[in-house]
This record gives sequence, C-alpha cells and structure tokens, in this order.
Amino acid sequence: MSCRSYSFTHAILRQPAHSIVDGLRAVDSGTPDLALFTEHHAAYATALESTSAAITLLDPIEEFPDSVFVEDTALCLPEGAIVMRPGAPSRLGEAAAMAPVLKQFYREVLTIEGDGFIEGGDILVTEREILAGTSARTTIAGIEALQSLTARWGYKVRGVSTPADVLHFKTDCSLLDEETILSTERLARSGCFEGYRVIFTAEGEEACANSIRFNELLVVPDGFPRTAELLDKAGYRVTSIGNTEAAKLDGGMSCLSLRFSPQSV
Ligand code: CIR
Repeated sequence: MSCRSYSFTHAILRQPAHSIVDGLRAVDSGTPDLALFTEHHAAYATALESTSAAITLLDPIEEFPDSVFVEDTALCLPEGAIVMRPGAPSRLGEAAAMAPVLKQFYREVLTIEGDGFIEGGDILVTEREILAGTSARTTIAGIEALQSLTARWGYKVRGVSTPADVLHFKTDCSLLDEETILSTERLARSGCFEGYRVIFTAEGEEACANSIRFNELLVVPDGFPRTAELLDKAGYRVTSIGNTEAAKLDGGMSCLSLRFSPQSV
C-alpha cells in the first residue's frame, strides 16, 4: 500500500505576516497575536520535520494577511501540482505567489482556469479518490475544473458539500489512514463518507476535526482532550499543537501546510 494520502516527503509552510491581524474571519473572536502565532507555527514545523520530511519555510507576505494558510493555494499530488483559484478575492494573489515555489518541486504545475473557484481547504485526498466540497469558497465549476485537470493522472474527483456556516470541507474532517476519516457528525450526516470508517470528534470538540495525518504523526489542535484520547486509544500517534491564534481566523492544522511527495522534479 503506497499511502500516498498521508506519506509525505515534503511540506511547504509560510511564516505568518504582521498583517495577520487583518486576516479573514467569519466571526470576530479577537485579534491574533503574531508572537504566539509564530510560536505555534514553529512547533507545527518542528512536528512535521520530526518525521524526516523536508520543510520549506517561505517568507511572510505582508500584502496577503491570510498567506500563512498555504493549503488553500494549491493541491499537491505525486504527479503534479494544481494552483487553486480561491473564492476569497483577497486570497487570489496568494495562489499566484505559490506557483513559482511549486515549480521547484514539480515538472507539471497546472492552474485552475475559468469562472470557477476552489480552495485547497475544500479538498480531501484519500487513498481511493479526491473529495471536493462546495462551500462559500468553492463552486461546482471549480470542482469540475479540478476534475478535468486531475483526470490525466487517473484521479476520480467526487463532489460533496460542506454544511452551511462551515468555512471549508476540511474544517470538519481529516484523513486518519487509508480507510478512516475523523469527522464531525454534522458533516458525516450528508453520507459523504459512506464506505469509509468514521471516527467522530467528541461532542463540543468539533474544531478538532481539522487535524492532519502526516507520516507517523496525527497532528491535532491543542485543547480537545476527549477527541485526542479517543484517537490515542484508536492507535494513532497524537501530537497536539497550539492553535488559539489561527482559530481566531478560522484556521486549523491542515491550513498551515502543503504536504506532498513529488514524483519528479
Ligand atoms: C480564510 O478565511 O480564508 C482564512 N482566514 C482561514 C483559512 C483556513 N484554511 C483552511 O482551512 N484550509
């Protein structure tokens, strides 16, 4: 089993900028503190690096307050990368800025074109398929564009939907292994994970759903002890990382990195 969905040789991260205080947020729950955000970000980078992956840490971009959330800018598959077309107008330039970085790792870097929008946070890659959720940021046209670009590499994209008031599809789920998904009940209720084994976040700990399986580690946001214990008991190697500042901007563990194993440079 190749486990292309969670075995990674590389990750790209971007340092948070001072402008992070102006990042997008659905509800105002306070201004993120850059020093603490940077501390959490460093702990996150250290955790990924501890699995022997090569970490590329990009400079902050002041022009783009949300640019620390690199996941939304691209989808990185073994065969090539696809630069997204974010539905948030203030984030479009971030995707363009990621393209030259991806070219250092891939021969093929494609771009979502047309009228559709799609952000990486709405895409979950599993061992058997790519799930892409419509949301306030991702449209059906965006998902169709993704489908047509990934078809050349043999992928099947399945369109699903994100519950209202949830930012991204992956705000509410993550991949745990080849056949297991961590999900909130409100997301799984749509039936989108039929055929998978699902572990639910503990009640009141829905924000723990945005975690990442990265090689041997399961990186979860700190502060959700019941879900962490559940995952630990299920046999995962759980590492908790502070996420209070990213959470003020609706960000979690997946948003902070692009994770990949390029087949060719
Ligand atoms: C945004 O609203 O776009 C950012 N403040 C948060 C992005 C989080 N990204 C993700 O979940 N993939």
